[in-house]
Parts: sequence; structure tokens; C-alpha cells
Amino acid sequence: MRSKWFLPAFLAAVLAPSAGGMIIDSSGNIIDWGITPFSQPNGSDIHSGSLWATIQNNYAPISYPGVGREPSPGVTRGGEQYDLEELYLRIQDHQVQLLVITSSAWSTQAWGNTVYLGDMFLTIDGQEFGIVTQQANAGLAQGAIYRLDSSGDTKGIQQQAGSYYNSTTLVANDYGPSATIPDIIGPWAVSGSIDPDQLLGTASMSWATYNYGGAENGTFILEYAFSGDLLGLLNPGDLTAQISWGCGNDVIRTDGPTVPVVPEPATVLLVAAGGTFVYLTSRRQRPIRGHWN
Ligand SMILES: [Ca+2]
Ligand SMILES: [Ca+2]
Ligand SMILES: [Ca+2]
Repeated sequence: MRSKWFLPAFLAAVLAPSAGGMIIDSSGNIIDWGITPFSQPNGSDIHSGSLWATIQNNYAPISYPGVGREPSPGVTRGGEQYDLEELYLRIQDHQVQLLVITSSAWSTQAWGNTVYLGDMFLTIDGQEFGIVTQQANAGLAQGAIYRLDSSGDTKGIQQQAGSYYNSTTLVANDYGPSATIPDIIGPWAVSGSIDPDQLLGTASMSWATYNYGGAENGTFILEYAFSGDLLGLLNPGDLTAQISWGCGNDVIRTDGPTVPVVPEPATVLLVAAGGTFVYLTSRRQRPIRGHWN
């Protein structure tokens, strides 16, 4: 089985673009993205220039019973540590880039439990993909991009009491009147048992922590970047991205740009090699007309 995916994985490793080059100045501005976290009002599916974004500081799309639309159990009672603050998407030179602004780095402690930041999920015209945020979620390599084919390809990562993982309660939410909490948020992680053949490549990841003041000190900034070619799309598709904390107490989702279809680098090389072969053959057969313009 290894030989079946070794070549694509090798090519992906060789051809993977570098990370987006996240640079944060002394005022907390993310230079390469041209944004400053916590400087814009909340809003969903905002499109401005080359950026698509959702901003939901101190807001959860789910109206939790007794809590309302704050990351449960409420921002004054610890919910802030699960607060997904902002999510940005863009495509530059066929490279898909995602930027998450969230409350805590990698994991946080609450009521004796360790809660992990979940994996990144992408939907492109009905096709689903997952990017592994951290090895702790399911033992997979950080940055690994998987095609998701079945519900068994994903799993929840927080099942202890006090989380909303097992809740089937219908609650008011931004995504429809009949969705349960797991429907809205889940899944949280790519399953460690996913078929290795569904591995498409690896995203570059970079991150930083910055103190934006008060409850927004310790804010974690996490970037994923990868070539859209890795997804193997047959047609251009509209991108939607979503990420949540493993406890299910907040989720953030953003509609994004259209992922283009471009020839895979390996195909370009083969076409170039084929063209060279034809050219040389042509010269031998027709030396007088040996010019290609
Ligand atoms: Ca916040
Ligand atoms: Ca939030
Ligand atoms: Ca925060």
C-alpha cells in the first residue's frame, strides 16, 4: 500500500509552496494578510478584495441553553478560552491560505479536562477535505491533507461530561432550525484510521501568539497554506472552511474564494517532456523545417 501513495506524497513534499510568510509587527498587525485582529466588527462571510472572512469575537453561532450566543459556558465564565475569534481565506497564485485567530494555542485546560483545537475542514462543492491541525488530535501528521469519503473518516475528540459532544438537543443556530450541535460543529478531527490512500499532501503551517489586551491576551494565530492542485479538483469549486474546539463550544465557518483547476506540476513536466520529444523527432525527420514558433 505504501508504494501507491509514496510518489504523490514525495511530489507534494518537493513541490509544496512555502508558508504564507506570516509576520506580526509590534502592534499585532498581521503584515502579510493586511489585517489586525479585533479591529473589525463581527460579521459572517465577509468578502473584501482578495479576502473572505468571518469575525465572531465573543460569539458562537449556536444559542446554547442558558448561555446564549457566546462560547459556552459564557465569556465571563470561561467560554472565552474556546472562542474562535476570526477566520480568513484567500488564494494567491493557486495557493490556498487559511488564517485562524483563536483564544488559546493548541489546547486549553477546563474543569480538569484538556480540550484541543480541532482540525480544519474544507468543503468544495460537496467534496470534503480535512487538514490535520495537530498530531494530538488523532495521531496523524500535522498539516496532512486528506480527502474525506465517508463519515468514518472523521471523529469527535472531546467526549467527557460537560462538553456538547454528545448533545442531540435542537438549539437555535445560524445554520438552520433543525441542526443538532454535532451537526453544526462536527466533526472535529480527521480519524486516525483514515485510509492512507486518501492523503493528498501536506499544508505548510505557521503560528504565533500575541497579547491583544484583556481577555484577548494569549491569542493564537495559525496559518495553513497549500497548493490547490493537491485537491485534484476536476472543476473549479467554491471553498468553505470550518474549524472548532474539540468540546464543541464554538465553531467558525467562512465561505471563501473559488479554487481553480490548474494542471498538476507533474502533468506540466510530462507535457514539456513530450513536447521536447516531438521537437527532437521532428528535427530528425524534417531537418529543413526544424523551427517551432
Ligand atoms: Ca474573544
Ligand atoms: Ca467565536
Ligand atoms: Ca480571546
